[in-house]
Amino acid sequence: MNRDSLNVYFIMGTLNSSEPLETLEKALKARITCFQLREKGEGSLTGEALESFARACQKLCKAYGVPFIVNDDVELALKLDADGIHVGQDDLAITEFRARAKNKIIGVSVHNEQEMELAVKSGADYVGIGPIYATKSKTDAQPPAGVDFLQKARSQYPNFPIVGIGGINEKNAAEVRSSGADGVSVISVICESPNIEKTIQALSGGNGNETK
Ligand code: 3NM
Repeated sequence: MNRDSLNVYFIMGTLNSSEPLETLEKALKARITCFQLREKGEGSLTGEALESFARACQKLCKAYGVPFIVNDDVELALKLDADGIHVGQDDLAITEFRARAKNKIIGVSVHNEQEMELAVKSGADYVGIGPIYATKSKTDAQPPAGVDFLQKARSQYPNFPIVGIGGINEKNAAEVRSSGADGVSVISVICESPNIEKTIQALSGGNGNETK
């Protein structure tokens, strides 16, 4: 995959924002480079309501030429012909998705060297490394790991697409990039931002004109 697509990677579900489609459109206008629909938690959408929300997100992403990735749900990703899927440590999902959908993006969350090696071997297109800092957006997140493993992963895989995740904000994004990440993946800093355009400019590491 194009590593530039990981530059500012926005993740959201309906529980992360009171006006999710508005938030997504603002983020797209401010030039996020990838979007992941992650519909998780108590009271999250399911069935037809989820599908209809997902289609609305996908339509917006298409209009702005930004990849639309579905978290975890292989069936939904296939039904929508999404650009890709993001999974946890789930080899089966990778194999199944790869077998049923060609030329799609597969992202995998990894937390240590073994998981990273497995993801690369299984044919992941990119990995998400986290949580780098403390996060309130994932209830079952592991303890914050800092940038050590990210640095190690980059030195072991100099050209593999890597995005950092977990507690990333305008201030610490630069550290994540300088530690080897191609980009930053965020939920709350965009969903809770009073000025999404400014936030995304800061996350992208400069004046918003950079593609990295
Ligand atoms: N995955 P925020 S941390 C979805 O460590 C997710 O794998 C993580 O949200 C991991 O930007 C995380 O609000 C939540 O901290 C990221």
